[in-house]
Amino acid sequence: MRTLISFGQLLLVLSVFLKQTNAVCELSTGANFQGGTIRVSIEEADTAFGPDITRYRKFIGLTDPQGSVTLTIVHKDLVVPAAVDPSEFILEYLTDVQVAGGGTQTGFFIRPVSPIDRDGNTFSTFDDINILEYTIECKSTDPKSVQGTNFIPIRINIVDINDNAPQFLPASYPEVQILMCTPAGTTIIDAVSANDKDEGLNREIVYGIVPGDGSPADGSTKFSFSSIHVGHLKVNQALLEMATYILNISATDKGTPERVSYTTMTVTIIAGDVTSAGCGCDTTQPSTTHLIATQPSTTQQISTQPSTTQQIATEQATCGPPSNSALCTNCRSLNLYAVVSLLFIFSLYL
Ligand SMILES: [Ca+2]
Ligand SMILES: [Ca+2]
Ligand SMILES: [Ca+2]
Repeated sequence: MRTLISFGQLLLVLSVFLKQTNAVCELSTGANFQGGTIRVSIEEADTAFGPDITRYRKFIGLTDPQGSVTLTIVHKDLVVPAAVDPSEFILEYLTDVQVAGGGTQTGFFIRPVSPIDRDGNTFSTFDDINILEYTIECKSTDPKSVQGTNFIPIRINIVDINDNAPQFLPASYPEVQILMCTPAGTTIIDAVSANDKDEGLNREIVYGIVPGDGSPADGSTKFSFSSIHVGHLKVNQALLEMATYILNISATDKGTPERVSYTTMTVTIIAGDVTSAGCGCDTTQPSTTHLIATQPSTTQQISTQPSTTQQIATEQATCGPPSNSALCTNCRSLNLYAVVSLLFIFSLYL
């Protein structure tokens, strides 16, 4: 009997001890708790939250009973405060709420008060918000708790969404004039450029020329980009007629879904580099320039430098007597003029 009483007293003392040392603010195990740090990912939003709240409200792994603790989110340190003030986040206790990936969870969640724009206002990455680090102060409401207050680091990854389309810089391009006989492969503008405020694939850009309608002004088959990733526009085939072409140029990112922007460019083919007979390319004179910018533009946008020796050699190999071109129409006119002149001179002797 004496032994039973002693054992009962031992259980009582033990239960009181366990109650007093009942741990608070202990994180449950899981992907959102690594290395003593709470890790969550919250999706950015431009101006308004999307309909799926689970993208912004995340379980932080604290399952203390409601009312047993108070949570406060503070700066990780005062030397390098986060780009978003911790007061912009709410810590709340929720019961059986849906979480991302399915299922429900009960415990403490964190969510931003208002949408967070990861991308910033510029194309620079310096104003991007990718990681926010704070400290959660978890305090027991039980005055008998010996644990008191815990400080738990929290790392919030702001997930990029493809909410920006590429932007052409500049938004429009001046008319470009190139000389006839400019050989295929010649770069006529090397600075078609667009930028994107997003991250990763959401900011990678592919350039292209939108297929045209086949009209005389459709230049979509006359020109192409040297690489879809570089804005170097080149002549796609030998151009032997004077004409004006309109190019509809696209810049598409690799996001899902992708976003695309367009700009137009006018390319005019003007006479030049022709023989004195008016037919074919003048391969006896070195080509000086194939590009003439008709509107003010920066030198970075349009190259006006003389063609290289290699380009000239290519031209000589490429150019030949055009068969049905405007040049040959001029050529026939010259021949007709010569015949009429000879007939007139011959008539004077009669
Ligand atoms: Ca930015
Ligand atoms: Ca974005
Ligand atoms: Ca984008």
